[in-house]
Amino acid sequence: MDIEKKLVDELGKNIIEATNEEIYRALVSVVNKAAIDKEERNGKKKLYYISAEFLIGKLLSNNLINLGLFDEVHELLEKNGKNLGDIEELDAEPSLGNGGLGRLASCFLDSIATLGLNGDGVGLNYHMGLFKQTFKDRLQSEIPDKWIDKDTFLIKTDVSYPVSMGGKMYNSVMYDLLVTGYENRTNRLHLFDLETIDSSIIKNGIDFDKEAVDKNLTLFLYPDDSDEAGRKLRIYQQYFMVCNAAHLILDEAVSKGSDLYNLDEYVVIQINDTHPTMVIPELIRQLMERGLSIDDAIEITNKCCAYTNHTILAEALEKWPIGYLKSIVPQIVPIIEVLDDRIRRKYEDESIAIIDRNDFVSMAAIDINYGYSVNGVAGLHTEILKNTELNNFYKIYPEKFNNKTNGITFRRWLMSCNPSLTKYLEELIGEGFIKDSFLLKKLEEYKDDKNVLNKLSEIKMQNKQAFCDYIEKTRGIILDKDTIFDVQSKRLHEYKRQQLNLLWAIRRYLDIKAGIIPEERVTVIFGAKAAPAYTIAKDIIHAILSLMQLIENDEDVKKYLRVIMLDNYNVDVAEKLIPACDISEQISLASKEASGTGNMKYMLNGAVTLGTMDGANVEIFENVGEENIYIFGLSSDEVIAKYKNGSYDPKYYYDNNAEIKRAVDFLVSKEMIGLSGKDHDESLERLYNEFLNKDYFMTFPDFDEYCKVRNKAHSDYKNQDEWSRKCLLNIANAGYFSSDRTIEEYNRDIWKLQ
Ligand code: B1H
Repeated sequence: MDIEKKLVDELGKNIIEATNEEIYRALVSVVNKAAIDKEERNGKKKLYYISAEFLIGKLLSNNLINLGLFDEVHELLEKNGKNLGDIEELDAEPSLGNGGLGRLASCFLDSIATLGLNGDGVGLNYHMGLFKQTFKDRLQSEIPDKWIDKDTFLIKTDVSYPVSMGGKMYNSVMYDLLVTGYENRTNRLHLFDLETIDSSIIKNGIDFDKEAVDKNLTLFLYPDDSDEAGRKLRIYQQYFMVCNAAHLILDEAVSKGSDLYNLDEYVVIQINDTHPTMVIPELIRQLMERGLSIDDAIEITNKCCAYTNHTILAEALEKWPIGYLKSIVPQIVPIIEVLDDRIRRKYEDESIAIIDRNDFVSMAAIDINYGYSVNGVAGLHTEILKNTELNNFYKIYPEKFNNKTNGITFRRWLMSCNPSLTKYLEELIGEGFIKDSFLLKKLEEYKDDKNVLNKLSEIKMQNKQAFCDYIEKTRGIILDKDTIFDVQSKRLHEYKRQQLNLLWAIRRYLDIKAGIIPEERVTVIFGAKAAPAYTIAKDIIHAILSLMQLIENDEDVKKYLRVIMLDNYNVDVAEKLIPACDISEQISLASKEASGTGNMKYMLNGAVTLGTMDGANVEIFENVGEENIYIFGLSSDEVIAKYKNGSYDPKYYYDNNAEIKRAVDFLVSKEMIGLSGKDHDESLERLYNEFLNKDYFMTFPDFDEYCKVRNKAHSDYKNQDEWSRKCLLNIANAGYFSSDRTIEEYNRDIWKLQ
């Protein structure tokens, strides 16, 4: 049956007569049916990728592409006077994640299905995903994103489990999203929820009553954990997720014939960061409930669980007070005590113990002691884990440690977001690269072909124009495509150093004001959300917005420099911004960014990286070669040494580097402060003091070299052929960063699915 007939059947009328809303709903139904046809029930062993976050992004185009229906549907709609783009506007974006960690989980699901592997995701069905960001008076404010109230791809199942928490019993309900593989099988993402969630408890913005668990459990993605009620709610969420996961896993394994003693022949669980760690004691508990001894239950669980670490930032390595666990999940506390006791007896080493002297439970210690694999997410990150952060564990379990450098799905981050580049690549080197990403290398043949280089810059220009149109339409800001688009988009965090980028922009602004006119015209674009309780991150946004306002009102400067802070950066915006970027800012303090994945998306879309030797930037450098990337800054060894000997003093740089002093002082200049109409701006003053007294992520030591290298990149941009060759070589060498490669490695080394 052809797609037109299916759509018309679904609509009950002709496409021409249907509204966009009706067509959207009909498409969801047609897509889900086509996806279900590609489900496979075979495969003895199954992967369960458990994650508190899946930053899914819109699904319509992605599913149409993967099911091979995109072109047909696109044409069919055009023929009937409808536009797929308009219909896609109705597609709610499930933002069930914060940033890279959640987006990685979604890329992985795409690759797992595309490679035909038997693997499902398990998470939570947050009713409000990540907040929507708006700017008022140059400050971030947050509003709930009620994606779930719209029509979505969610399928309600009849799977339900009892979950005991805080002395009460809750009954879960499981929703599924179908995960379509590219020209391959369909898997599922299982999202657990409660029927009793009540959004009327949301007060102003994203505040809500944190005590009423039956009403709020899955109401929001990670509630603010700056207070006790927020932290407890997070434990409720985590336990709810893994208790359901364990039930599902055991039921499925038993139904396929497992006697539970051979569970590892049926099940592998990938624990995405420490958030799902309680699955270990919970699986042990449920195995015991099903009749196994504790010794057997521990041994089997150990053979099924593998852990991925995504950060070395201490604040993200979760430790829960045992008292919280006793009040919320008392059923797993005795098991955690046994797990701790066994490690203590066996190794007599406090540093790897699970329950510390202050009665905090280290989630990572559970994962590493009782999982069979521990991986970092980029080469440098894994080395740092082995040699410093997790060295005590590494000495005991060297065989568990392995690296899996992150990757991105080319279906979303090339085919879907950059169709004109995809089409051109297909013309040049064939379609093979979509499934075998290393074939992109064939593009290198054309590195001296002027026609190809011209065509690549032309495509970039078209994408820049499309982005300008989008920004004008949605934000009312008119941008100039004939400037260098120099972009930093990612969560706002001090270690990612948006503030370093800002200091460069202030320096450039002050130079222009002093009559030093730069040769290149630059548009600096930021996209970043700050965690609602992260004060300094919000101060940095405020400072960027303040500089933006100054420049937007200054015709003299605006000709040469624009600073644009986009509101509500999300997957949808990323898909439009990334193809339009010339220079990709990846400027974290070396050693701090575990991997980064935005860096890979920009590279694949032909942007040139300006970055530090951090995370996966190191591997980008190795793949493209030093001619095709701009590197600056302290090395991770130097940074680690500086922290160790406590020698860093920002005051010294401020006093001895006139450019630093000038840029930092400008934060509290009358121009900046004056924007608020008062003689005082608490936020700018706080940021100024943070720079002077702390600068924990060492922006000052990297400032001079950053400015030098950035300016060199801008001046190199003038030679369009040379520049375009760099872009070409970035695309050609991005093959390694496909999540298909990453997933093949996970499967080869950890999961071993057939
Ligand atoms: C990453 C997180 C993270 N690492 C705690 N850790 C969170 C930790 O809400 N929380 O509590 C949320 C997120 N996210 C990122 O993972 C790394 O910073 C990136 O470098 C990396 O690319 C990404 C995927 O591995």
